[in-house]
Amino acid sequence: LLAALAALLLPTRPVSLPSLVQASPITHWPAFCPPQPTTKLFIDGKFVESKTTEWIDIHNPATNEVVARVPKATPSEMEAAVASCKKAFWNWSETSVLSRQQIFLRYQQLIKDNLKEISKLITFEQGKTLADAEGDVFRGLQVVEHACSVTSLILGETMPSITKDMDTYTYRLPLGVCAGIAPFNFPAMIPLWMFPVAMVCGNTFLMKPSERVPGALMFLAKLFQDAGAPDGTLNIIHGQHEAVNFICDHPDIRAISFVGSNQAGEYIYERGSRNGKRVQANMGAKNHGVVMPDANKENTLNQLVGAAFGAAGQRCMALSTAILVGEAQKWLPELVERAKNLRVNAGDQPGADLGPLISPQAKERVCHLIEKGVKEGASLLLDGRNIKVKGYENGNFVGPTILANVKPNMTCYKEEIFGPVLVVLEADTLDDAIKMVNNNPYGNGTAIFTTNGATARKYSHLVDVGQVGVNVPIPVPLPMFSFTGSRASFRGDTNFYGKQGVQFYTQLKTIISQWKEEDATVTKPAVVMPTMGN
Ligand SMILES: *[C@@H]1O[C@H](CO)[C@@H](O)[C@H](O)[C@H]1NC(C)=O
Ligand SMILES: *[C@@H]1O[C@H](CO)[C@@H](O)[C@H](O)[C@H]1NC(C)=O
Ligand SMILES: *[C@H]1O[C@H](CO)[C@@H](O)[C@H](O)[C@H]1NC(C)=O
Repeated sequence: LLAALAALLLPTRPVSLPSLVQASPITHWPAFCPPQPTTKLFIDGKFVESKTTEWIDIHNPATNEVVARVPKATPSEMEAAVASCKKAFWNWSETSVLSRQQIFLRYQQLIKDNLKEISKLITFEQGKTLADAEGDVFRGLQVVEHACSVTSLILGETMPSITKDMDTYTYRLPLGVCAGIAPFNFPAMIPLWMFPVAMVCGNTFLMKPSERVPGALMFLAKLFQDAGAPDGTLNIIHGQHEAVNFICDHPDIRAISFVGSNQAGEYIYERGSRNGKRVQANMGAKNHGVVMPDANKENTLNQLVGAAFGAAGQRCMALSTAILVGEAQKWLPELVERAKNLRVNAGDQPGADLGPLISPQAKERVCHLIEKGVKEGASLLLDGRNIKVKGYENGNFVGPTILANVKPNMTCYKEEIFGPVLVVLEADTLDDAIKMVNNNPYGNGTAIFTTNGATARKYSHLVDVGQVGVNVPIPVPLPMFSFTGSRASFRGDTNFYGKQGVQFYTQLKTIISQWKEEDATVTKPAVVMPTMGN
């Protein structure tokens, strides 16, 4: 027994971070240009330089300086990554669930120990404030912690004595090689929604991070290796469309998890499903906050402002649309005042409330949607388009912006803006507000602000949206539940993380066995003649 226990405690390697993204501490990173440091591929347990001739620049969104480059992995590199996952699968899936759990227990501690460093890297590449970046890592960490409860999540079912001497039981088994395609807005959280759940169940995993923000995942991969993950169980490739098509088409990949835009999500769902894969795709959103006149005004306005403008609105769960019901419409001037007070700055500057958008193209798109809103008749109560941030004049900054008197047929309402823009609509009654939310195609999240329990109950019951907050602006469930975006915000039928996540990454094997009682080993010589049949 002691030997068995000792075997579970694999030796931990010391944690040393760099070598993965660049060769020196993050704080010195910009000094590296030129020459640009390059992001490695992670194949078969090694951080390797791509042999590609095609590289994509990574910019710091606060300055637009090129800070690193990421390769478009070549077809043979992508093949090598899948082959490595495939080769590692048998041993990994046959490892006892307790050994896998041990690796993830060590992993969650290593993520905690390195949380601040990972966050700095996120701010550097993605632009969000350090506080937001820490939240990004933390919400992912919670999924890793929850993955450690695999021992009860992965249980099958049994039914004894279906008929005489016959029992039925199920095993919940891994699928094989699974893959994840992650977006730019949560460089740590979303990869951590994917590979830990899949891998603790015994799958091996191929990740493709966003080509804009690959650093956090490289860091997380290094820590995972340090936690004892065997070579080949996690592989990482980089790239754009070719890498996505490769994942959708490769016959050895059994399931795909995707988070990102609707256009990409619909495409991946369609192409992956056609190739017989399981696909779960979390996509765009238009999250409505309904403000009732009986709400706690102070809390509600603060929460609205935080949820609309936090992370510069680049959150799938940003509360981008407010519906002010009845008398609550009078709160608009105060809402504008609060939004004005937010400080826009580079994410690593003290006191920054919101940082830059990810790219100049993203900024241009957001500004265009604001302009279109004005043309279509919305009132621009706060305009963040011409903001200047001292010392960061080249950054992709847009300040908090509020468009009021918005009608459901306006473009700024119909499209996901993905920037720090709060779109405000009005409704006379709760029923009108519910109708409006249910008429919108997206079903990611919604919130109601009220002090009346009956109003909250009625709203939660009648609104057709997968995640509802009652006086909670961004209702992202903890990982013992699942992320249950619905309608146009989701494709697939099994959600991310929680019990649903384990179901997504496992398949059932059902065993029906008959062990006849009379065949039980007899312990003394039979003294009667055996009879034939039953
Ligand atoms: C699987 O494990 C066995 C036994 O430890 C080892 O000999 C073999 O090399 C492993 N295979 C792979 C592909 O890692
Ligand atoms: C929205 O609908 C109103 C009323 O039907 C109409 O006057 C307006 O032109 C429409 N706006 C847009 C942008 O379609
Ligand atoms: C809403 O949430 C996801 C995940 O955060 C986000 O990426 C996407 O844009 C939106 N749709 C969802 C959540 O289904």
